[in-house]
Amino acid sequence: MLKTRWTWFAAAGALTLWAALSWMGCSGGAKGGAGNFASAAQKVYVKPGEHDAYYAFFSGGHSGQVFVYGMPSCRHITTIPVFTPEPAKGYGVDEESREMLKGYTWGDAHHPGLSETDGDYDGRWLFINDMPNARIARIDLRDFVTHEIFGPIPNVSAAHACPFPTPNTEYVFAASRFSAPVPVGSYSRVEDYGKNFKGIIAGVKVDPKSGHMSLGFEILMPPFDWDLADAGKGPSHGWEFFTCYNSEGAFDSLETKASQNEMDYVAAVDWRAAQKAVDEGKARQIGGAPVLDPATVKGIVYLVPVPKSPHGVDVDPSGEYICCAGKLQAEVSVFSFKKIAAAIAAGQFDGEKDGIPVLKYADCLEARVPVGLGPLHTQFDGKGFAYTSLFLDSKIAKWKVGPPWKVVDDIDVYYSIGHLMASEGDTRHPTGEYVVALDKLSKDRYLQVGPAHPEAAQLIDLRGPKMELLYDFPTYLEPHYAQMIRAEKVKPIKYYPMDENHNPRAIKRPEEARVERKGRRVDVYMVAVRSHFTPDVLRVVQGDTVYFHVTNVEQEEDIAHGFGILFSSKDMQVDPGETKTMRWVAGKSGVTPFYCSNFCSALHQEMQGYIEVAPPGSKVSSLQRPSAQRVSEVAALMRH
Ligand SMILES: [Cu+2]
Repeated sequence: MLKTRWTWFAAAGALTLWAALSWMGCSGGAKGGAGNFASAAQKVYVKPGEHDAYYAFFSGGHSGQVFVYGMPSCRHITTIPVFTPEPAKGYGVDEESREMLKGYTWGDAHHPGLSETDGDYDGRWLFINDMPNARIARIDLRDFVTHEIFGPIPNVSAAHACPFPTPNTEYVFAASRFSAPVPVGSYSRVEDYGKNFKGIIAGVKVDPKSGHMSLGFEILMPPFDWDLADAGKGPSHGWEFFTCYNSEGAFDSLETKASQNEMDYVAAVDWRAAQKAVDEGKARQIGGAPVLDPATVKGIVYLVPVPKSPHGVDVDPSGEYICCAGKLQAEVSVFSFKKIAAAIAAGQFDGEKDGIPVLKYADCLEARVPVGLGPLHTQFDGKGFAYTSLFLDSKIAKWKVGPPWKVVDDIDVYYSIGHLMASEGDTRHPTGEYVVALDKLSKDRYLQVGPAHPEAAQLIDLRGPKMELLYDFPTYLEPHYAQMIRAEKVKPIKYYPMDENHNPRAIKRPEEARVERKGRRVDVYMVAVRSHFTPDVLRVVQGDTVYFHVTNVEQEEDIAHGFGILFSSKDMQVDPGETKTMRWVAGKSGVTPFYCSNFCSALHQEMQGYIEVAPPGSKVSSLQRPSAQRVSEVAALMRH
């Protein structure tokens, strides 16, 4: 049961306590862990050659990437480059991904959001936000590659409440963590915060076939700090819920000034009504976006009061309950969607904030569940229970969704848990098998590696009557949130079929391999196949800009080739059936070797070539082709 019986604590004392406990990191029970080691070990053991039951996608925080783990083994399987260049794969090095990154070399990825159909993960795409640059990336789970980065989304200063897809992936969202003058780039003194600063909620449409993102609408919001979101489902389908803190509107010393009010808010956005208002021409263009002002466009957004700086807002699998916990309050407020809808229909409002009707807390409330200190985020098991992370207590509390609305179990975590993630936990049908604690501090849990420690995650079994800690595993910087999907829902390809390669720079027949010159631009159309590049001797002139278009013509899984150039920062990986382009400037005359940087075959070491860089003014042929013998060798390899 709970260590504490706190329900409320005074605002003044709360901060001191928060600070004190944060500092201590709740160091009690330092070496705590699994009770029955043999049974716990068996539950995470995946036999060599067998696969995990789940894929888990962890946001990479300020590393800008996504980490893929297998569950329950907790094995790190791969890292997907998303917002940050990754030279081993050539991400941000090849021209295609360079263009997608638009010059950014950093992102802060917080919340992975798997695409959904009918409120369940469908295994098609993974969306993830870059908070500071207000971008959303789409990873295709067919190849685990980032295919689109949408944004920076106009007017949004830091997309934290993002992307949190709707039940049919109709929309992903972005809400500004920092209110700021709108559009982004407008000047104002910060002292004019109340007058000139605004929050924004953006609805980003997702094309149901291609996954392509486009801006649907934006809503002008009060200058609060918009924090997290969740999509309504079932009866609440059509709504998206957003928490905020700093309803005080502080612009400095937030750690004290933004913790004064008894109530902050959950914003309930009727996204269908918002889209309809835009389609009816009720938006005005600000910063290139269609922006709705709730002061003049009614019926698109409402505010529900919620105590004391909430973090998570989490809709239960039925879609009826919206669970929300103030960080500085020791309980979860459970709102009923039915009651919210009834209060809206009856027009029972308690005034307005910047033109947005404010509902009454008591009118919307179903229950208050005392869970413990520092509640942040809630997940569900699909069996009628909810799990709330308690940052200050370093615990997870399990409580009954429904009368008597009480905690029935809790478990220590190590240490200072932020989010938690249940298996298929954000869907209409969570599987109820596992929850992962995403701990903010790892402290003594792993071999020490200097003053900065890895992040800590812990796998907890939900299948028994009591939660059971199964395994600790470190993660690289810095997962904020994760999602877990049953492995059989994800259907990755083994290679890119050559007949689906529509890249205009692809080479499908070896006789197309060539070096072409137009002025100072040189295009190299190159084939990579075990174990050679064709052509492998190129002649260029100092100062030429060379575009290498490399097609890996292999049609076999796991046979990727690398293409790395000596004395440069240029390297990329080309997967079987894929074509990628890399730009390189021949800066100095001489001879520059290149090689396959990704081990591919017994003769991988032989897979290399030379670029002759002739001195300025030299004459070289404007069309170079490989020998007929080489072409026929490659043709023979391609037939196999
Ligand atoms: Cu190779």
